[in-house]
Amino acid sequence: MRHLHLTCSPEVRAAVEDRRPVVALESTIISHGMPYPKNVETALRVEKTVRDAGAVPATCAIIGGRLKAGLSAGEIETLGKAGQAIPKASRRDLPFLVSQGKHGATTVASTMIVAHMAGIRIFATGGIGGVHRGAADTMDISADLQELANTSVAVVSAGAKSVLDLGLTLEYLETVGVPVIGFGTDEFPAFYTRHSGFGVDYRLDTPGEVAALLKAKWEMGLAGGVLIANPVPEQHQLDAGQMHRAIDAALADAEEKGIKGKAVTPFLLAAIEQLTGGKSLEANIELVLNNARLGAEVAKSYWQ
Ligand code: PSU
Ligand code: MN
Repeated sequence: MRHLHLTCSPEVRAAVEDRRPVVALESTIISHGMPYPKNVETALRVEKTVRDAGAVPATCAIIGGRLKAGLSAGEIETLGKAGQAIPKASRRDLPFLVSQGKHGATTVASTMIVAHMAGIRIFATGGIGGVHRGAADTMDISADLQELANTSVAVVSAGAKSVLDLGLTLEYLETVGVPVIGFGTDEFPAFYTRHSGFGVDYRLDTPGEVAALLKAKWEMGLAGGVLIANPVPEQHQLDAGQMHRAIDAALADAEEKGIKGKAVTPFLLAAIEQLTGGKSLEANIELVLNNARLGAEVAKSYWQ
């Protein structure tokens, strides 16, 4: 698909035109979600996982003011090495970064936008943003939720971290009409752990059923995304007690330091990693790889 501000890599463009499976991947997780060089190593492993599963990876970002679907290894290295110096780019940031010719690391929301422009239907990531705890006072609600409401791309994630208010996040998604599918589970997963105590709308057990649901939604003209919640593999989940302690300590630290706005999520991720002695990072990497595999399987079924 052609768009004034979009550049697809030749591989991504050819796959989209031939209606072959493509999986979009985000870049905020590279620049803001993990430390260098693990972030670059992981981004390349995620791409390889998608490829090995028989789909084409399309890592998305803004490079020199161009929206990109499909990055070179050099571009991924740039985004990973510069880390927090690359602006975290959600929907509201795109006009500034594009008009100024700057780089940007795309969040779930803006990756959905780029993917949709490029004709990509399936996107795999780690966790989505949501309604933050204390949102009644701070109004901190991720733009990811509004994007899921409006933009027709399916997002595979390991649920959301309990730094968020998972109950309110699910209420919000219900209000805006986003189906929340548990892949092989009746429970909404809490990112580092398989359990949150909250249910999903529907459980589906095969990529084919997920692909059929996506087709049904979009064939009916029901625009907007679908959230596919894929729990972290059992052997890689964190101990629930350790996770809760780390999250509570990270939230208290953020509060004390007065961290606000888009800095909140990256701050919490880094604090949790420190507090768990790197265990959270290992779990994070494994769940992203797991989501990349499922994303590829769903994309293959969708384009069959
Ligand atoms: N949650 C995670 N890891 C992440 C993010 C969220 O577990 O890397 C990133 C994603 O890019 C997501 C963004 O779209 O943070 C949400 O940021 P905010 O809450 O500022 O919208
Ligand atoms: Mn926010």
